[in-house]
Amino acid sequence: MESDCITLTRFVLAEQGKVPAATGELTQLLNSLQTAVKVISSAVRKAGITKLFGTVGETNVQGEEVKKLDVLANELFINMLSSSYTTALLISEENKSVIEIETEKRGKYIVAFDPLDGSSNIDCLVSIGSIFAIWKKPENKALDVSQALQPGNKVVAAGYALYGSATMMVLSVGNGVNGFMLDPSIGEFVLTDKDMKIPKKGKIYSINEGYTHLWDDAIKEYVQNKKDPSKGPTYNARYVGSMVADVHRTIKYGGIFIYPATKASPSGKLRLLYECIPMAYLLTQAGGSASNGTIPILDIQPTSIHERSPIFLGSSEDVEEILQIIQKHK
Ligand code: P6P
Repeated sequence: MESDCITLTRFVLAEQGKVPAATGELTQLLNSLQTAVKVISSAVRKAGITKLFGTVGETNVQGEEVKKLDVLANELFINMLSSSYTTALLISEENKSVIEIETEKRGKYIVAFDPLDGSSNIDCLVSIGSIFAIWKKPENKALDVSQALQPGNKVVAAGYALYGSATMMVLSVGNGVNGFMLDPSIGEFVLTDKDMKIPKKGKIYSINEGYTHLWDDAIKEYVQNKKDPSKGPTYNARYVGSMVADVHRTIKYGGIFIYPATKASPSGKLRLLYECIPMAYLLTQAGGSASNGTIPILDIQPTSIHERSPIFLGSSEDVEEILQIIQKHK
């Protein structure tokens, strides 16, 4: 057993130790968030077996009510974050309205999260994930739900958990991106991917080509170019349909992930606050970029908590290439 492993807890303590003004509240928040992820990881891995003993809404052999995984994940995020005494507002993909933390438990952070993204993939055992972004609430101002609508360039930390062949947390607190693998034998996330950087250019494009007939001409031209050897090196197509899995592969191998506006979804499908902004923050911290096709995702001023945005995310040269084609078609 390694006697000096860098756990996520130890890493965040060390990072926060470098910040003179740090009070330890962000460390406490991330510890509570880690606990939610560990329980979700355990539930996701047991889901198939649990399902054998009862479907949603019934009780299983242990007499426990079988909850839909995304309901369980949402309750875990809410319970662990609200009891950490570090949050003031929570925005969840599963909740219509902003959750205001009761006064006596209130802290200075605002957290937007998708507790279990891609959960439609669970029955076929495709990787799914949790995504989160963290802001500070404005100081010396009465709490107001409008404070949940902050742009990505004000994010203080963001990350995701990937429930794949292993469970991994990828996190940035503003000094680059680091990946931590869950070691089930000790129940700790251990640093395995230090200072993750995305290649400047990749050879993979990731988009749901089932919507080709709904794309605008710029998207069609870009994707066609990636398959046409006369236009340069052709790319591989990879699309899991689970954002965390597609984004994690993009950071590791390079390339581009695209969820564009379509005739069916004029603002795209992915949600700005708890899907696009956290992933854009991580890619930017990893040396990549993320745009809505016009401006960087991190510069968008949100106007409602569940608004959607088109997203072009990945290696900076690949993102730049499609932005130039979009510009040409304007
Ligand atoms: P489509 C999963 O349902 C999700 O929210 C993201 O995880 C994923 O990137 C996207 O939707 C897939 O959408 O339309 O290609 O099925």
